[in-house]
Amino acid sequence: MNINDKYITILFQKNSRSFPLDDVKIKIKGMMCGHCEKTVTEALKSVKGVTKASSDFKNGEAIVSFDSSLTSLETIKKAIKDAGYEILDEDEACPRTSKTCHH
Ligand SMILES: [Cu+2]
Repeated sequence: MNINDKYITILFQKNSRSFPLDDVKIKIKGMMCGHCEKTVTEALKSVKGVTKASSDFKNGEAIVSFDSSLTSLETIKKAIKDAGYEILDEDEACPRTSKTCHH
């Protein structure tokens, strides 16, 4: 599944109100390699209520599906921070030089 397929899924789910899952794309600062991707993905999947999570260090973002009755975007963002990464606000540019890589 490529990234465009995921966006189509997100749009579909956003439009179907009866669907309990929420999908978000989160900009993350500090992911430098595949190991970082795995760390972030595992951190996201460990959050109760998260049903699907993937991250992409090249784009500096994670895509998360979650049940909004079980968890919240704030909890998900906290899990990313606890894993050692920072959340970028929507209007912040993705940094190309990061010093937060863990190895
Ligand atoms: Cu890394």
